[in-house]
Amino acid sequence: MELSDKIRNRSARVGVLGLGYVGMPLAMDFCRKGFRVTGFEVDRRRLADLGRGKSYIRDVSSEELRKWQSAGRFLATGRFAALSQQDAVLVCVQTPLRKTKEPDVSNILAAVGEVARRLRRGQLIVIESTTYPGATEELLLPVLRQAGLRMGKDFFLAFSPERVDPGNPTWGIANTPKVVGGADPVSTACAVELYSQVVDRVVPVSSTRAAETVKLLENTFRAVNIALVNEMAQVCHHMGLDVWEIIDAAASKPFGFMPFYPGPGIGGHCIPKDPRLLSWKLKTLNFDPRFIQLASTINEGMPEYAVERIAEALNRARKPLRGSRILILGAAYKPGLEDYRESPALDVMSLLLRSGAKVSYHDPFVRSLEVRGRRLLCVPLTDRALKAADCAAILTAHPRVDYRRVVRLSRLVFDARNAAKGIRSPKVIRL
Ligand code: SAJ
Repeated sequence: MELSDKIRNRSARVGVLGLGYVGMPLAMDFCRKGFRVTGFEVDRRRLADLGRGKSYIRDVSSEELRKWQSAGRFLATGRFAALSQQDAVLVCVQTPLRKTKEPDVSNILAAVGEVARRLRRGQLIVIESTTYPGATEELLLPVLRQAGLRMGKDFFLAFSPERVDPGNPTWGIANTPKVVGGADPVSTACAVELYSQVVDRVVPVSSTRAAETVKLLENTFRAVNIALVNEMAQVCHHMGLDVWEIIDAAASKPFGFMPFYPGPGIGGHCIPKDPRLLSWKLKTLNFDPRFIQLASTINEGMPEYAVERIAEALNRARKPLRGSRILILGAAYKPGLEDYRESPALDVMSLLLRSGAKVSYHDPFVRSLEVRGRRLLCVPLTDRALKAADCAAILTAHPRVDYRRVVRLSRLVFDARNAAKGIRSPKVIRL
């Protein structure tokens, strides 16, 4: 039976390679639509959890996981042999940056290498992992061709950027339009057919490079706009203006403006990384991506700027940074999440420690973290902790924190996220 027939009658076997915050929700969506899904995962702890029917992904309930496992519709494995049984394989592995800000393609090369070793006629391979423009056809297609099969005839290849926003109560995989670009028209058609079974709207584009670039534009758009307001925060401070007032008033414009907000930097695994993927590729093409790089530089400079502002505020209270007790409020990279990977709060804490400050933190979502080789435990937000600090620095404005109480009990508050909005006090210094 043809692949498209199997997809349409949902007898197609779907393999998801990489069961993280992208792969797991995707696997569950295909299960919901009647497909039999095999998840491939190398992390032993994740496999152990899945073996116990326990979900480690906040947007996937253990109940639903167990439901599809019991129904024989979802199976997780650490072995790649079953890849040859899949009609479609969706690659959802991490694509981090190296310390040199260059793409680290080791994970995705390893993953596609496993697929190539088991590639067979009739398979559709879709790359969902964010990567630089051209990676699918320049880097990954040659690996797949080592199986001796012809792309577009024996197997099909596409790129479809993941648009998963962890914890987003409104937008999930099914209702977020899915961009799809094939390495040839037949591959595009196959991938459109597949995703049309699980996503309300599929957006086909002309190539894998187009699809790769769509994703990078989406997130570079965010990064450059965040950089703009980060620079505006510095400009407003320089001019004695309140950047938060300026942005809120600009946001009253019902057209032609979209508010972004400054902060102590940007975190997460998308926004800091994606512009760097684009810049890196452009430089290999002898194109100088000045604007994109400047945005990254501004964003990456915000932790240092935040520390300068904290030092300035302490200085006014005749306290040197060295020896001052700084209580950091909010370590996660954005509100409401426990994820503190790449969080700017880590950079701020590292810089403060390097300056000799005594740093502690409170984050209701992050029990402990490591900074400059030290393990810090979350301190309870007690009256004593607030009163003892020379400065409380709000770096992530988590919900359900009583910022009025924070201001009342603190000697000095540096508010990098306008969390204390509307609380008028000479103790509050805002970014
Ligand atoms: N940030 C600011 N100011 C802003 C917005 C964000 O400083 O105005 C900071 C955040 O604090 C965070 C970082 O930027 O540290 C990234 O924030 P984000 O809201 O972009 O959240 P992410 O990293 O979870 O981005 C993801 C992206 N999703 C995908 O790549 C699939 C992004 O495209 C989404 O738009 C974003 O979620 C979202 O809207 O939540």
